[in-house]
Amino acid sequence: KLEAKPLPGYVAWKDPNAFIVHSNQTVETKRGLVGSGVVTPINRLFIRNNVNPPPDSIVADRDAWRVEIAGVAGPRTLTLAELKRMGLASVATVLQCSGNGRKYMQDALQPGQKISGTPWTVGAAGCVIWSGVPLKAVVEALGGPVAGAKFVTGTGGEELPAGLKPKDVIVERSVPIATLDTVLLAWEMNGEPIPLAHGGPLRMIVPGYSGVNNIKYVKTVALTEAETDAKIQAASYRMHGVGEKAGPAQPSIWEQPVRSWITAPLEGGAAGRVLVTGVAFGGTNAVARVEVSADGGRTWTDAPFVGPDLGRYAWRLFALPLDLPAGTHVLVSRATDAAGTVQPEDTAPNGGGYSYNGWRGPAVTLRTA
Ligand code: MSS
Repeated sequence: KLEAKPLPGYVAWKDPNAFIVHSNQTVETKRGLVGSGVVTPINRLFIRNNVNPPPDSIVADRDAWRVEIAGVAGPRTLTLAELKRMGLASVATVLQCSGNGRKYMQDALQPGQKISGTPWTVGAAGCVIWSGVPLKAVVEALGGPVAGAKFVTGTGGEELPAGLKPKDVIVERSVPIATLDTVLLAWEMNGEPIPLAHGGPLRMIVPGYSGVNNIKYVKTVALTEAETDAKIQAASYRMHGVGEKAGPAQPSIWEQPVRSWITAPLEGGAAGRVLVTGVAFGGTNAVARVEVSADGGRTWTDAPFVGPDLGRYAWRLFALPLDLPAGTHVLVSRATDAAGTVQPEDTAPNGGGYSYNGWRGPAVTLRTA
């Protein structure tokens, strides 16, 4: 059992009862506490930092935040105040750590195998409405991309720890330039200025892409010919075998796969009627369908979606009433995205413990009497 650690100081404003604190930099939302209103309340949203966040002072005067835009015909440094006059859009996305569900992979390893990293179950994820300026509008205002640009590369604004090679610690990620159609430079989340802990004053949002690609306190956005050689891009967040070294030839952790899990009930009780609820999403595709099973995946029933459809990158909540006779029940859910991809029963382990999307891992086993 995990010791109940208190929330780290920089997120002390969050709901203290909503989290499992793995470490100062990894804070998981308790299963079932993402709320019933599609959008995850900010005070219950998970936290993941690869390096210490910058000081609070960077959100003292948000509009003065500066971001360098490079790899365009007319490169420039823009303030947030200037960005706010260049365009406005909103997008709801699932913000999910690449390692969400890693625990299920770790639990399935053979003797001698090891996957290091935070043992997240399902709580390194939430659904957030971001508002900001489309990167495309900014790029067009600055004369368009330079010839040969193939990636959008964003750099985090942390002060890097002394004594380490900058490339080893800098949070800098490249995503394919096709995302230029959807990337947002966001200053609000769920209608509020983005708190420092979630990347304020300005965050690069790549809809449908895994958490790590959504650069907090973004200070540079560059259209580049090559992927950054920062370690976080070149030698981590790659699909590689367990025990193998990660390298730039392996697929990068970019688009999120289709996934769902149950948020209630999580505990047994009296036999009879229960309401099975959960979340389902398709990554870069809309989620089209979700099914629920109370017998560990032998038989399935379609579960209706509830609440507003906030678009293809958001998750949808589902709710299915079920009658559970006295006994042991294994509740699971299985989503299908708009392209017809069905959530698999399991995800083969990979060296970083990334992109788990099996329906078996987050099964809820409960007893009714
Ligand atoms: N950004 C920056 N700048 N830094 C850091 O560290 N991290 C990542 C993203 N971004 C970072 C960034 C990760 S890794 C994640 S998940 C995310 O973020 C989280 O978010 P939040 O807001 O929740 O904390 Mo994994 O894939």
